[in-house]
Amino acid sequence: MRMFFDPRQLAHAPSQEMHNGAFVPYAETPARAQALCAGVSASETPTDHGEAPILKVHDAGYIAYLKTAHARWVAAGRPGDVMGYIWPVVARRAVNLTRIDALAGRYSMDSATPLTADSWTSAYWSTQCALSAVDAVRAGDKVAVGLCRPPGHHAGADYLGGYCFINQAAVAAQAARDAGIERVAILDIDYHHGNGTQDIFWSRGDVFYASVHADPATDFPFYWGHADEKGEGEGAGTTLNLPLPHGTEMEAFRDAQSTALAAIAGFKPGLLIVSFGADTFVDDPIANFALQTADYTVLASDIAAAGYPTVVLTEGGYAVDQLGDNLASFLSGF
Ligand code: Q9C
Ligand code: ZN
Repeated sequence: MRMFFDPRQLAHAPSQEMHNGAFVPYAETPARAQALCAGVSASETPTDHGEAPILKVHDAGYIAYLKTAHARWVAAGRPGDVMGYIWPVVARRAVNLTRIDALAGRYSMDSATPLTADSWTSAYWSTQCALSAVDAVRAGDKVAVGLCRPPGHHAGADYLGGYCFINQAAVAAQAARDAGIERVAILDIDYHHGNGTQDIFWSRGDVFYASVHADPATDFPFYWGHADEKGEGEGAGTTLNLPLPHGTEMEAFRDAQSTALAAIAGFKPGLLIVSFGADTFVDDPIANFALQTADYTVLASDIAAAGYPTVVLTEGGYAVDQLGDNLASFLSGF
């Protein structure tokens, strides 16, 4: 099984995030990437596909922001990492935005995703891992893995958030479409709903998005992921949301994943992309499900049994000491 990772993914290292009204150490650490690598026997450096596949999904102004925001922040005399404090929610005239604070609000969905001088570089290489995994599967491998960090599923076409900058699953799905695969399905089993992925494909009938996640009534990202969100226009019926309550254990999670896989089977995809988050683990410090390490093997076996060419991309998972074992357990199911 080919796996992709680039050491430049380690550079992004925000010092702190806003959490429940106070600054706390940032949860999405470089140590997570080291744990992912420790969980697999070997990885390869990805091929550089350039920016073009990223720009097929993301807004050009947004990408320019990711590349320049930290320099603007420094030029404004600010310390630390870029953090927005005002959002165009009430006053929506987002015109003539030059000040870093205005841009940060326009291109962010939350205040918990600081942007550093290295964020673009790390997110760029995280995305190249996803694209290289697509290449491997297109070349005939049954399954390939992008060890993606920073993660991606909260990032929309023109916004960052939830520790995510570039949506690797979306860029991979679009690359597969552009390579001639007619229908692509994304199965998102991170603890959190993948609002960015849902938004990007909301009105499209060629990419199916199915997510099993914590109920947005209790969990981030709050404004997406309810069961009645099903897509719109050409995309009506190609979004499936399966929210679950705090405390969810393997049996209920597996049932929900089976429901998602059944819906995906009806869509007849030529490629499956799995957004795999290990933050469903019982001891995850920022989440509230109760999966055990051995459960991930069973979940992956169910996915493998569906028989699609499959690209696995890592998303969240913050119990760093068990992250490698949880990933290894999942991959062993293939
Ligand atoms: N500090 C992923 O698992 N939580 N992202 C913010 C306020 C954000 C998780 C709570 C959780 C994002 C990829
Ligand atoms: Zn998550």
